[in-house]
Amino acid sequence: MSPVAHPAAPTSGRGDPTAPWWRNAVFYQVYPRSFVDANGDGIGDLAGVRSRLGYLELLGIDAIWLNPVMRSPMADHGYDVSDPRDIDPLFGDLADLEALVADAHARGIRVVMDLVPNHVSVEHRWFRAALEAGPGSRERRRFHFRDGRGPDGNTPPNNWPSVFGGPAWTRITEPDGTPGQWYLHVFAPGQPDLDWDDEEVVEDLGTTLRFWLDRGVDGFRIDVAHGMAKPADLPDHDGWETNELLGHSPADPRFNNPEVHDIHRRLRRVFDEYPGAVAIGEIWVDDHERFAEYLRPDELHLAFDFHLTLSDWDADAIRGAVEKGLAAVTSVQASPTWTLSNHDVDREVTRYGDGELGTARARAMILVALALPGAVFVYNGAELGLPNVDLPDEVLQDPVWERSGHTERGRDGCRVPLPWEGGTPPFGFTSAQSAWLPQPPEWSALTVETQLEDVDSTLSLYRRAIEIRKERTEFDGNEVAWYGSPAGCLAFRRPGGLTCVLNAGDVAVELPPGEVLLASRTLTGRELPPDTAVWLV
Ligand code: TEU
Ligand code: CA
Repeated sequence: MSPVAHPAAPTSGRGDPTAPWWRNAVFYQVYPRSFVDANGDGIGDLAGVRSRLGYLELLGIDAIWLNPVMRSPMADHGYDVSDPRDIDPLFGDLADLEALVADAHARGIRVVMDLVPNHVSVEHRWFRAALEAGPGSRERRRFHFRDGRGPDGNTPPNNWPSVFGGPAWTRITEPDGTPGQWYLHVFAPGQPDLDWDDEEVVEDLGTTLRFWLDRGVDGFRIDVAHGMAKPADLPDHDGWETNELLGHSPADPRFNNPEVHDIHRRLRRVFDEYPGAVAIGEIWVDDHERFAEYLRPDELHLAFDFHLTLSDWDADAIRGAVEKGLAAVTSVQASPTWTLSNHDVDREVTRYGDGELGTARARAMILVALALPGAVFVYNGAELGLPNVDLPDEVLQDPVWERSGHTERGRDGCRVPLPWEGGTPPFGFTSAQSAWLPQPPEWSALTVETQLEDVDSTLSLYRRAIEIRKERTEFDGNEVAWYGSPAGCLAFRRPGGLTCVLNAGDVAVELPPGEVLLASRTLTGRELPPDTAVWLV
């Protein structure tokens, strides 16, 4: 394979020019199903992403994080991988991925893929072999197969629930047709958990990493990176009553077992064979000391910090989230990350109150996130100020909807395809009649086309903010100094000279001294209205 050219690390306005490219990067999360559809089947694909690289360049982002595009029967939209070293035909083929990487690099944009190590699909060759091979076989030891409890073995081996609802165990039929063992799936039944004590499981992930890194991919976001290790003997757990679907409480035996760190150390050695390749963990761990363990120098480079994502619209809560995010990385001298939303949570416009209010607050919060040191992750559509969509029951696809017995609607509402142009759905997303999830007609006001022309649009605010952050030396330095501010507000200053003030209160406040670089809405005089943030130098 020919050597792959990677873009040069950005240097200006980022402090230390020797810092790795990802340290202060703006990552743009592409949910491939929902970005752009190139072949007219109503579902976004790799050729679609490739066709809109010009848009991403205009937006000014440094890297794309692509949600899973590997072969999958799509029981959880690609998080159930049946062949980790191939592209699913729904999204294209290997040549499409290579072309996307090459074109992105030519525009100075890096490409990070999504790696799913905790589980595979029931259609993965290993799982099929395990079903055929029978109890006690070598094939079953790659997974967590156990006999059931009770006289007929018809009670699950332990009392763990699935994150998506219902038990975390499914019983199989043995090759001879008798009711058989159970297998563990912390997520959907289509996602059997791998047993990470199995040497071949560890080795195979190394092969997968090298497969993509050899093709020029710049790193991976690692799914459920706090989940791979399971406690010995898979004990019962008390306290599931307080467990929420999709939640992660500190005592939860399914996650954050100490043995997981050995796995990360082994994976890191593979990353280290590829200078510049970044490992970003999805770590739902609230305690910042536990969280920091994942970022020790021989483990992950970056980890998603979800404190801002989970924080209410309240100045103290937001400041607390930022402080936690900074504290989480300081002890290990890692770099912080900031994320307001992703494909698993309600969009920020909706979380902050929807409509004009939610939009104003979401605009203010992206200025807060971009004013902080570290990497920022932007979920596709956030730059358009998209809200969540209330979808009708019959279109819901998230396994959570079925598994919860239709009590939890799941995550489809934040995954509705992007509106690109025109006055009616599907807004240029696809040449098919409609997109895989219906877009609301009122998104005609939020299309890329409309917003590109409007200097006051959310898209224009993102472009301007990303550009300023990249160019200005006021963003240099890794520290954050807090300033006294009126009730309902927060203010912090970066060593380079940037001040960011957020008014999350109910009344306008006076701006501190300084020249306004950018504000999340038009300001009059020296007043900062509620639901607004400003950058000053
Ligand atoms: O999510 C991991 C995870 O634990 C989620 O359940 C998360 O807690 C929840 O969605 C937050 O609301 C990852 C992926 O991001 C998600 O899309 C997958 O469904 C999941 O892994 C299984 O692979
Ligand atoms: Ca398509």
